[in-house]
Amino acid sequence: MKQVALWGPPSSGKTVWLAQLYIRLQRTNTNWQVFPASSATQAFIEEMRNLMTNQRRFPQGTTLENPVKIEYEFRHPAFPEHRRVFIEDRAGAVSLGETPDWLEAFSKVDGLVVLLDPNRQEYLSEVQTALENFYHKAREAGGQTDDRPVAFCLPKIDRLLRDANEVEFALQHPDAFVRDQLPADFIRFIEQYTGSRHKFFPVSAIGVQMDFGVIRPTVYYDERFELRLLPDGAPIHLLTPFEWLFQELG
Ligand SMILES: Nc1nc2c(ncn2[C@@H]2O[C@H](COP(=O)(O)OP(=O)(O)OP(=O)(O)O)[C@@H](O)[C@H]2O)c(=O)[nH]1
Ligand SMILES: [Mg+2]
Repeated sequence: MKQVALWGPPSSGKTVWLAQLYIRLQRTNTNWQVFPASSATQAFIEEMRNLMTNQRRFPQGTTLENPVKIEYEFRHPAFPEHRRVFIEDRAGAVSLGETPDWLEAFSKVDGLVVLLDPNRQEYLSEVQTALENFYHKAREAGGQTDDRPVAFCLPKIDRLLRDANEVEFALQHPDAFVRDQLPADFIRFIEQYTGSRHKFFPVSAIGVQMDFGVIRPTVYYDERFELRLLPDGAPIHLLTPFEWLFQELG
């Protein structure tokens, strides 16, 4: 049983991604299947399906008191055993604060997904601080260097993509696409901290709509200035970072 943790500051898109991972994977042409593995996960899915698919609204920020432990079981015919992933969907504030229990939890997982949200002014230094704390804690516990795989993800990439060529590049060359967006010294820092076991992915949980090569947004503001979802966006790298982690974890 493998355990993967998801790190991301407030509003970086963790809850939406985890919801879409189940809701949209059902409708995607992939050999991976995902199953809710706990009643809390089932309840989370029902709530998100009602909110996002029926009402076309986004969830509220996850509260500090109310983390949801998402337990998905991933199955694939080529893997003899099912991959089970426990992801605790915590409020982003926990990711930034260095609470001892979160650091402790991180030191026990097998792999990590880190969201790099460029909408936050200090996002690169926030990520650096978090990684330094994680690795310090992990070394304290294990006494060795840390070679766990990390998938670094650039969320909400739909906002950045301008045409069909960019979508294609993001889909075909995820690592190169994100490297182009990040400063060289940040990439050097990542390489120093995570060795060779890291990969970058552009992610859009809600995706884009393509109309004869033209990109249409999948969100709009309604008459109350509330951000709403349009149906039928094609998500970008919804599952790929997890697939890559499963492969790395063997
Ligand atoms: N354009 C776009 N916006 C997104 C996407 N995912 C999330 N958002 C927006 O980002 C907001 C925050 O997303 P959440 O998934 O709630 O973020 P979170 O990381 O769970 O936030 P906390 O629970 O506060 O830590 C949503 O209300 C949407 O407005 C996406 O794929 N594309
Ligand atoms: Mg959340």
